[in-house]
Amino acid sequence: MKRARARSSPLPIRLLALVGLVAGLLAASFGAGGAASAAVQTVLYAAPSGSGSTCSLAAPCSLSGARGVVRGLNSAMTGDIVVYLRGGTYRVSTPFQLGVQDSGQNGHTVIYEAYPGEAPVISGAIQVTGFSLYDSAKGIYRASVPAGTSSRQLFVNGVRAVRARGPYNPGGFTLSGSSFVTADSSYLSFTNVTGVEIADDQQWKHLRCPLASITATSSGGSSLNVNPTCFANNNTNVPNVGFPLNGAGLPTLSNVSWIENAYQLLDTPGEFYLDSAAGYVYYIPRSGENLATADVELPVAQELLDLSGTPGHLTPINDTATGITYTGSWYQNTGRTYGDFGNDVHATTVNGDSVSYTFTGSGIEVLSEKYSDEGNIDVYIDGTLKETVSAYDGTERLAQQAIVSISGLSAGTHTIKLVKTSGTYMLLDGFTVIPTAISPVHDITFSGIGFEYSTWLLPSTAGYIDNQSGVLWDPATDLPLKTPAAVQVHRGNNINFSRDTIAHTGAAGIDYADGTQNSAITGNWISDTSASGVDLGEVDDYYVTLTSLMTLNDTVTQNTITHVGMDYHDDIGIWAGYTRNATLSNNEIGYSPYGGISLGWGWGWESSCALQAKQGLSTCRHGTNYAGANQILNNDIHNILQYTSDNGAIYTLGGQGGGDGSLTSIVAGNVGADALYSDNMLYHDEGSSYWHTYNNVIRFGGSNWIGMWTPTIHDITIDSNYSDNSAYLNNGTNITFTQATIVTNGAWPTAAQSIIAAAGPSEQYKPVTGQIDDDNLAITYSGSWYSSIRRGLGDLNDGVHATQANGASASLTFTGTGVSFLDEKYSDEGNIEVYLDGVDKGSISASATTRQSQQTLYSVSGLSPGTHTLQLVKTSGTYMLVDGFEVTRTLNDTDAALTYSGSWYYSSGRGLGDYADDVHATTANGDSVTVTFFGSGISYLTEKYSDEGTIAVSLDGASQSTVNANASTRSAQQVLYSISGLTPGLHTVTLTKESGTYMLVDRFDVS
Ligand SMILES: [Ca+2]
Ligand SMILES: [Ca+2]
Ligand SMILES: [Ca+2]
Repeated sequence: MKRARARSSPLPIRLLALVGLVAGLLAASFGAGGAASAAVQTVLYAAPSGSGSTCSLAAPCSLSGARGVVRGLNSAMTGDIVVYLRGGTYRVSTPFQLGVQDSGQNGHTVIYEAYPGEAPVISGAIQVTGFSLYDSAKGIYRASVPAGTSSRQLFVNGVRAVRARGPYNPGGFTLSGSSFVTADSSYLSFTNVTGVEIADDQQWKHLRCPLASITATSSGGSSLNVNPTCFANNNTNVPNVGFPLNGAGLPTLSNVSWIENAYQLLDTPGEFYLDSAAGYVYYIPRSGENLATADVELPVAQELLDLSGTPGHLTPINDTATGITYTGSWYQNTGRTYGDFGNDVHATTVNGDSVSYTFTGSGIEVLSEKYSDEGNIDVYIDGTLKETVSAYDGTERLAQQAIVSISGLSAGTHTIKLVKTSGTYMLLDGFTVIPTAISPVHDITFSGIGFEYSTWLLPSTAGYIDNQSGVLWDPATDLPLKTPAAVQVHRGNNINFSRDTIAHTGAAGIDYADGTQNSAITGNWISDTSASGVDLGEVDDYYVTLTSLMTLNDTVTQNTITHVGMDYHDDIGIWAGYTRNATLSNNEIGYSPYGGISLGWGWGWESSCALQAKQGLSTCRHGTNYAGANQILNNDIHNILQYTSDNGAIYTLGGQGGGDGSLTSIVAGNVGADALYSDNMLYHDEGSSYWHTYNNVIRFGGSNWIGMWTPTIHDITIDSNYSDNSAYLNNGTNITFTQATIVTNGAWPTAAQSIIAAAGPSEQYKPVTGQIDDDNLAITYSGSWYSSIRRGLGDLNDGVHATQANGASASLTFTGTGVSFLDEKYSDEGNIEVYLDGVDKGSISASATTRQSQQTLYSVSGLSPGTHTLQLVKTSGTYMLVDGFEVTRTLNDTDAALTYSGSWYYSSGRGLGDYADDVHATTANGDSVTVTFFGSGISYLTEKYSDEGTIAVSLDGASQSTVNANASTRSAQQVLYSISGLTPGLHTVTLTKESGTYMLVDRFDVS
């Protein structure tokens, strides 16, 4: 949106092209994406403090006010409705909610969009001020919040604080009953004991429980007594209901990875403690933080945005439910071990026996079994014979089959009656009622908006009862419970998030739930989430056969998804359950405690009983699901499996194929790298089927580059992959396996280099940043390098690449005017030879007696703007490390990262010394250009001349200064504005023409 489209048709002469005023600009911006929306019907404006009811630019309304106006307009839409959000913080304690009535109509879209150059943020936090020093010895500050305020997170200047905790893997604890016992008596001093939590990273799970009490042991130590209900759910009585809800092997809460949330654990800068009952936040500031001026945000909302269609989440009702009337000689059969819903069915052998159920809704699905001893069933709706269905399947017994799928009834009360007419048996397993018409929330877009600061309180009382990948157990029902998200879409259609920021969340980032269809998550910055970044689909709708109920045709593309699972270490970059025709493409996913992408569910549920037996399972639970035709393409996945194990860069689970093997899914073009605890970097886990896995590059970590450990994994084709590790595991069935091209010393063939170059977001969606971590694809490693992550030694993003081979080299090619090489210094490191654009710049030393992290070992500035290559070659010492780089990155005026607002035009070939011999220009006061970047500084360079005037500068929505481009003589590429030393993160600079005949934009330098 709003990018400088003039770039594609450069105009050589000034004043030739007017991009257009507001209406035209909007048409160009929004019309480009979808041909249906030819024009904007209405433009509305909202502001954080808005109170107007007309939603005009002069009198903007509140968000809910804008929603009200949209409701008055959208029944007669003739074009898109645009709601511009003015900059500022929209604080919510409950989510901003949109429903079916807020949808776009007549093929048009309701667009909630950042006003050009402004940075609206929908925040779920309260701001905490008034800190005073509370304990000078420990450096603890305290501020008041309303008593009873509940939260599990705190953020200071956009940086996550750490809930006060003890060390990782403290040791010394023994599990005794439901208590963790230690000789350390210090825990006896803990206060607010029922708020204290034990967290346990255990294989692929993250388990967590609050304590009930802390008592003294007879030998003078401490007994940390876990809340007994939570302990039972996480240890003695972990749900193990089998396929399709979970498989065998159940790590339990049995170890202390860390202890969290006691005031007495508050001992490290960056840690906080919230005493909810007393109404105090305690915090130890980090170096450089001034609590008198810091922005301290305490999230209190559990959800920021909620879009919900109907029906909401569908859950089958069991055959034992009240209201189901069985007529004839039915009997109940429980514990058949075939995978029945609720582990039971009703059955009859008598033709003419019937079952009736009266429901309120618009449709119903009937779950039964298919098998060779079953026959025909007549289906009556409201007394009228609707159809005859067959439950016969001659090949294999299939549980939980939707043998009847009826939709489109008038919403109201209906009665379904099923009558056995043939076969030995008729079974009823359950019903799924579609309570109202299938009516998604639809045709809504969010663009350029921040969704930041949320919490999630369930773990404070229930603990964290993990199954896998953020899918928990509801202990009351033994049914799955998905971790919620800050941005939640239920039953959406054509709901799109584009270039938004979703960050600093207390649960997941964004969730497309409950059969959301035809919707896209494109080009967003999703970072610093307590749980997963993106969730897509469900785990308990496998039986669905109505395409209108499926999670279908969704896209997650061009997103930057980093630092996920900050609290819950079983979480993942992108998680998808049952989906059909989903595309997960060109995302960067990095810094994950667990895997990168996980797609599918159900374990061996969709594999035949023969394959389940071959796997060694003593019972067979075989059904179907609708997943298939999914594509995982061109993702850049790095720095994963930091805390938990048994996942991969890309992980698949359960069957694809669309239920009959006709819909093959694809894993192609991805780069997976830098894993700490990976078994298989590409991981087709239990029951995975109908995949084609090709053209992937796997490097820097993992026991196996690909793994298929058991025979229920079947019908997968693997070819044309590249890896620096030859190890693989293939115990699957009907696997067409071609070993990867094995690459040593970084000598990737041209085809692999092309995959690396194309992976991740394309240039126009990449974050504008000069910060290059060691696992960035822009760095070429030659020689025997390896990746070392979660070193805990202060590295940039807690990881480095390392080599012990003299002559091994790392090269970074960048576009900019300067670069700094960040690295550790230590006694086991030696000399590094530096080459800049092929010229030997001499030797630098990484040797030091004490370890020092993130040292600038080499820095150069003032280079001619353009493409340069810095090469570093190890010449001595035991190790050479690469931690990261800081590039002063040059953005030409044509860069896709620049957003022009107003009547700008493009001029090239002026011959006046412009960078790249081109500029953007405008003659209209009020026109603006905006750059959003991830970094710590930016400079604006342009021409000065007598026909130019003053320009207003704002940073992150706050007015900064006015700069003057007026000068008697013409001089090109002058620094008009420059700022450095910002808190590293997302920042937005806007320059607005105030006076003079022209305002020109030539280039920006971002650092
Ligand atoms: Ca049942
Ligand atoms: Ca690093
Ligand atoms: Ca230029």
